[in-house]
Amino acid sequence: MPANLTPQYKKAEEEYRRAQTPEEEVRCLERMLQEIPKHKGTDKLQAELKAKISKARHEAEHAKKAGKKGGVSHKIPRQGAGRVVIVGGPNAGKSQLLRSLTRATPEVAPYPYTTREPHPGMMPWEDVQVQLIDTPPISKDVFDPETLGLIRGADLALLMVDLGADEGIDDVQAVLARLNETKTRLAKESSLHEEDVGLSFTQTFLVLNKIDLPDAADRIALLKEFCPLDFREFRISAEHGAGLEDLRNAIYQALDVVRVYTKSPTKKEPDYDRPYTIRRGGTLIEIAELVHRDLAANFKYARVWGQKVIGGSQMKGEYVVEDKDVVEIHA
Ligand SMILES: Nc1nc2c(ncn2[C@@H]2O[C@H](COP(=O)(O)OP(=O)(O)OP(=O)(O)O)[C@@H](O)[C@H]2O)c(=O)[nH]1
Ligand SMILES: [Mg+2]
Repeated sequence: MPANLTPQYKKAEEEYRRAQTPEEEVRCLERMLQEIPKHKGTDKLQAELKAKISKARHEAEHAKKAGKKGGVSHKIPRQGAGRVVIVGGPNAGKSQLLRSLTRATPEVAPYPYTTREPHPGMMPWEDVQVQLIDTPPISKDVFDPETLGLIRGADLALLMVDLGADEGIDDVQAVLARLNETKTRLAKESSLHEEDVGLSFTQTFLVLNKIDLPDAADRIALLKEFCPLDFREFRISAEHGAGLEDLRNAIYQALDVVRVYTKSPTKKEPDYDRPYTIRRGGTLIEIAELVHRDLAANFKYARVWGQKVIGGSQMKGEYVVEDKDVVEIHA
């Protein structure tokens, strides 16, 4: 990949990874082609993009003819610093985890297939919030297409394993098998497949739940032997709290965002109540866009107070913001 791709291009690419329908894929790919710097160094990439666009158009046509709707989920709006979706087999403790990490109150019950619909909640981390979404179980027999869309659009997936039942291992294998039939997969890192158009991987943590139960250790050993997975692993008790603080911190870190506080030029103090969050590597212009589109369009400079700049320095739009920077945008 050429190193000189712009943040706008990378943003379009990230949206492409999350695209939920072939039409959306076409739109995102077209935007990537628009944004790509046009010079010799990107010739190959431009050609590849064009080939992907034509392939995606073809698939979109095909899907339209087949009357396929796909797993589109627009019901739950994105909120907070990032979106994390909790998935797994029945009875793994997904709803209990949402209850324990947020103030949401999804139904938790000792029998499988309790959850029928996705359920969001906000998980606090220091002064920011992360959106967690509990989902219906995935199994050999059931797989709600909406869950697929949620996984695809998430910044992180938590794949939960039930250590409280012998079926726990089979259940997690069933989840992976179901996903293998689709173009949405779980992986150690989020990425897009280089050639296979639309094949998208979502960064995943393996969350082994119910470690408070006596047979949990034996079941972990069996899992390692029969279903080794290379995801980052957490061992928790969603109900009793063990391991939850580590998981909470790791979730936030995995989003790879920084916080920025804004200050109005007419006020003395920054607004410390509501930080903006942005992907690490994001710039002042992107912060301006989050505050108001006009502010980005008319951006002149910003004064920045932070770890890496002398307090109140005037910085240009390309300045890469750091965690806890205070910015005062002038337009
Ligand atoms: N011992 C123990 N039990 C737990 C733990 N977490 C959840 N449970 C129990 O496991 C059962 C299932 O929990 P849920 O949170 O409803 O599981 P789920 O994955 O949402 O289940 P579905 O919605 O049916 O897919 C309930 O009886 C919970 O009380 C835990 O950490 N330890
Ligand atoms: Mg549930």
